[in-house]
Amino acid sequence: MIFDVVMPALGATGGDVTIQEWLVQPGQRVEAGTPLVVVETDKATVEVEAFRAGYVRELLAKPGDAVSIGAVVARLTDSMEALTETPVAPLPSTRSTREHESTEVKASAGKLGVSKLPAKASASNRLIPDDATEISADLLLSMFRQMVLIRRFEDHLYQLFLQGLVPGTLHQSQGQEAIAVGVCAALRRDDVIFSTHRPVAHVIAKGGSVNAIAAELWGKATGCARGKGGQMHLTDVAVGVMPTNAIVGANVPIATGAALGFRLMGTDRVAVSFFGDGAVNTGAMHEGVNLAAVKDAPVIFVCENNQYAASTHISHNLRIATIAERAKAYGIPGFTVDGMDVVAVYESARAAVARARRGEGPTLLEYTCYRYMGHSRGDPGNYRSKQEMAEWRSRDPIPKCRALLLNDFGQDERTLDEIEAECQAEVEAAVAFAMSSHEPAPEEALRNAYTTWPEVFYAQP
Ligand SMILES: Cc1ncc(C[n+]2csc(CCOP(=O)(O)OP(=O)(O)O)c2C)c(N)n1
Ligand SMILES: [Mg+2]
Repeated sequence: MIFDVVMPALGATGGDVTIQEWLVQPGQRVEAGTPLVVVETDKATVEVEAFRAGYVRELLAKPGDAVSIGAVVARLTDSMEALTETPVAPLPSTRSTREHESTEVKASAGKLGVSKLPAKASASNRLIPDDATEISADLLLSMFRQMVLIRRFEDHLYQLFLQGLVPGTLHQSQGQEAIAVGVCAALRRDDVIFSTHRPVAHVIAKGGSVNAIAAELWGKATGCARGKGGQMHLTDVAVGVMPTNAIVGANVPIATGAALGFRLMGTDRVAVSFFGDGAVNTGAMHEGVNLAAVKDAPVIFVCENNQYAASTHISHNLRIATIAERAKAYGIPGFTVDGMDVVAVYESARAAVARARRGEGPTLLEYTCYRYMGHSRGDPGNYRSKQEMAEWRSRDPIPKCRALLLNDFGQDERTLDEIEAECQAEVEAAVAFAMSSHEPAPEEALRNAYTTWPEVFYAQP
């Protein structure tokens, strides 16, 4: 078979990119992820990678050519024999290219069979019971399932992005799943979270629908923000995911406000603010944490220290050894915890949540972790060494959790393999749902642009 390599949307404006240099030759074998070509966007020089393994059949653009997003720039084959097959007619436009490829994706989801999905996989992702109090096999299995679901979803999106099928850009969080899952496992459904420009893991972990997230990425009316928000504005208030905010540090005072609101309402609900190591030097962070401290607000500040703020290593941003040390200046507890260990994350978050519910105030939790991918999909992450990346990947939270389930919780390989297969099917079904959903009607554009928070926020548990 012959597969088109489509130019993905790499730049900030979505304009043309210029081919600089091909890194492969016709006839050459490539793996999924092999860099194929260097291109220049309006923002940076980046490499476009192969979205699948195969052989390079032909290169359709030459160095110096300006290429539009969605254009076919090369063709791959799945076998050496197919190198000499007659090619399919070139696809005339970006639009028809996308339609052509979305049909393939739908077909592959259909092959797996949406109807064959077990009920538990197609229902809400929130499998962790509200009254969970200690690590049981069921709880650990639920956390394993959610981490796998997030990883499979983000890996699948990455492959689709490389095929030019995902509109806009992506901020991915492969490697950071244990933090989203461990923290949200310590929360009740009626607690709320505030996320960042990198929200997919948080939303899934809090129980958001993968279908609605996928549809939002594709700007469809069935999306969790009805197609108006896109990747950086995911929201699902019914499960406690408040509207996501891509302005670094901005959600910290908002989460504090929500927490103070919960106390005024006479509830023991808590709010969580997720933010990165880059956010800790913003004014909003200082104001938000200090106000929460002096008011004993029931809020948990969760810093995902993935070592980088875009391309800047944390050592260029901080003179102190840990972010948790900052807590002392606010007079609240602060801890640095291994964010690659879902059990450590869950237990630390549970303690902070219990403290907040008791009315004793906020906690700063710093989770050390690493994002395996670049800052966004236009960033190959070349400012990091291969050795550094390999060291962090060797601590991957998913195999670690799998080993714990096998060795200490009496689970067998078959059960865990089935969970992985169910998650993959759920992900592919979600993408098929997103692609086949309809676009929002034009008159939807201004609806809900200005509104009060929905009733569900004020509802008593
Ligand atoms: C106030 C503000 N400044 C700059 C940006 C551009 N920006 C988006 S993400 C990012 C890096 C954030 O790093 P970090 O907080 O560590 O989060 P991570 O991307 O590592 O998850 C920057 C600088 C922004 N969105 N908001
Ligand atoms: Mg960071």
